[in-house]
This record gives sequence, C-alpha cells and structure tokens, in this order.
Amino acid sequence: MDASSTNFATGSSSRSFSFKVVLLGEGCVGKTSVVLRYVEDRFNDKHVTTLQASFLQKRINIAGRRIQLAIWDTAGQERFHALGPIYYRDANGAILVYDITDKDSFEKVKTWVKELKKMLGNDICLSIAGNKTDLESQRTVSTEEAENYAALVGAKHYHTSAKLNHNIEELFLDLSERMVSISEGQQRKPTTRRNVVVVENSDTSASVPESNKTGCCG
Ligand code: G3D
Ligand code: MG
Repeated sequence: MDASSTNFATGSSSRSFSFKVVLLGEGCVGKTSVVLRYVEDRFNDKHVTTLQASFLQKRINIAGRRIQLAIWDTAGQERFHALGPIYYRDANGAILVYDITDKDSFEKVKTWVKELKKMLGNDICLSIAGNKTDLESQRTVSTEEAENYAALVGAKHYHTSAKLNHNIEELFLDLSERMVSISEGQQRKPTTRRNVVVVENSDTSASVPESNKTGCCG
C-alpha cells in the first residue's frame, strides 16, 4: 500500500495531512523500539513483523492541523543489506537512527543520508536520532560531531532513549511540523507539490480507524 495516498476525512474546517515516515539505520540501533515507544508507549515487547516491512499509524494534532503518520519500520532487512528503494519511496520524512555507543551505526547514517538525497532530493525531511542515551557512559559518537553533521546535511538531530522514553515525542513532533511546513509551501506552488495528501472538507466521518494498526507493504 502506498501510505502517502491514504485518504481520510477531516473535522470542521481544519486541514488534514497524511505523511509517510520511514525509519532507517543499522540493525539493533533501536528503530523498532523508537516506533513502538512513540505509537504504543511500550518497550522491549516482541513485535510481530511481516516479511517485508510494517507500518504503524498515529494521529496527532498540531495547531489545528490533523496529521496522520504512517510510520514505516523495517522487518530487519537492513541486517542483510537488503533494504531497497521500495521501502523509502514516497516518504515525506525519514528518521535515521544510530546507537550512541556504536560508531559504525553513525557512519551508516551518513550512507543513508547520501542515498536518500540522491533518490529523493531535498523534499524529504530528515531527522537523525542518536538513540540509547541511557548508555551515556558507553558513548563512542561525540555529540558535537553528530550535531555538526546533522546541521551540514540539513537534518535535525535528537538524542533519544526508547528505553527511558526520552525525546521520542519531541523527535516525531518536530518532524511532523517540518513536513507540514513543506507541504503548505508546496500547496502555494502546485507544480512542485509531491505526494502529500491534503484533505479539506467539513465531513467528520473518518475513513481510517482511530486506533493504531499494523499493515504490510505487500
Ligand atoms: P532495530 O529495530 O534497530 O533492529 P530494536 O532495534 O528496536 O530491535 O532494538 C535492538 C536492541 O536495542 C533491543 O535489545 C532493544 O531493547 C535495545 N534498545 C532499543 N532502544 C534502546 C534504548 O534506548 N536504550 C537501551 N539501553 N537499549 C535499547 P535486545 O536485548 O532485545 O536485543
Ligand atoms: Mg527492528
């Protein structure tokens, strides 16, 4: 399913947005944990994944705007270097996760940034998450280096701990705000508008269930 084309109804005169967000990064850095913490507020539960990839949905409101996030998590293909463009195709935002105790995982973030910029240009909003801050004493990636790199490539950098629920909400909120800004900018220039679905009507019946749900990309 192309998550970014999900359509849903809005209430009153508010505007609605539907965004696809992908999680990228080396295996074991905590991608699944970050998503599960954000969407379901759980940690270290066994997550049922599909053969391909799965996404969880989350609805939020920002300043009167209703936003539906389809947050895509891998099924572990990154461990076999088998994560192809079909996964991040049409994404409005990407969260590149590394483990602050694992320097290689930070280098992998750089590889993903290059790949995304090459394939999707500058339209995609990027966030970089240095995860596992509860393991600060084992840190091998310096904060300065990570933040400088993020600034260089136009990404926002967050330090997170899925375990302690630190900065997870802030990470997604900031990304959502930036995706809305880009989308609203694009609406003023219709010719450059990409894959964001914006619905503006007065129908209050929602075509997508309020509850979070999983799905597979098929
Ligand atoms: P992935 O989806 O990137 O492969 P996972 O990563 O979410 O499966 O997490 C990999 C391991 O890191 C898991 O431990 C998980 O509990 C742990 N982890 C995730 N986030 C954090 C965090 O913020 N702090 C700490 N200390 N650990 C974290 P296991 O033991 O199940 O392999
Ligand atoms: Mg995972």
